[in-house]
Amino acid sequence: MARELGLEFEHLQVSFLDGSNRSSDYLAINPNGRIPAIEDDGKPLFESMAINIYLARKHGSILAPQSLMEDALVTQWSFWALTELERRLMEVMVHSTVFREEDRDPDVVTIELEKLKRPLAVLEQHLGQHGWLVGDRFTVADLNVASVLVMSRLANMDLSDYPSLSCWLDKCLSRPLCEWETQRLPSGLPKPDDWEHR
Ligand SMILES: N[C@@H](CCC(=O)N[C@@H](CS)C(=O)NCC(=O)O)C(=O)O
Repeated sequence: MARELGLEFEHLQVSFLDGSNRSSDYLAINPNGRIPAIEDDGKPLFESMAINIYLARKHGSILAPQSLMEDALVTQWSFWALTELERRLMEVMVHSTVFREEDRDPDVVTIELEKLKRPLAVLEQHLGQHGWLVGDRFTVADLNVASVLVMSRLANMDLSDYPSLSCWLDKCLSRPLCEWETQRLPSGLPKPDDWEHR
């Protein structure tokens, strides 16, 4: 979002791979120790989707909702992605491509893929009728939902049953300032002890 808005920002590398997300400096910004978080005008803010909505609104971008109804729909799709997709896609991704082979549980992948069918069908239906999630332009709703669905790519998930969704995801990920490939997690990571708390 910062790139989409043309903002000047400093990106500090914080990672759970080296434990820097548990440093006292980072916990002061996000007490959950999760990534990402921002500090803006000296004020900390966590939860990526809240950050994206805040930045788009603050900078008067066309990516921000332009009416009360658009605002409601951006909230709807963002909450939906967090509740219906995020945790399930994360489980599929880590047990497909991120964890070391011996730590992967194929049953988790099968179960979560089954549970993902319903929300993915909802998205497919919407995108079969509309080019974008809200209004007829790329908005923070697309950015938020695509930032979760990118995990399907990292998990090498087969999305051929969802052609409109796949086409829309391509459009989002091929925006000039989007560098999702560089965010790829290394594979072969050991299963973290506290995975169930993530
Ligand atoms: N809903 C949160 C998810 C944040 C999240 O789970 N981040 C992961 C990395 S993608 C993380 O920080 N994991 C490290 C940990 O939980 O210790 C958001 O969108 O900001």
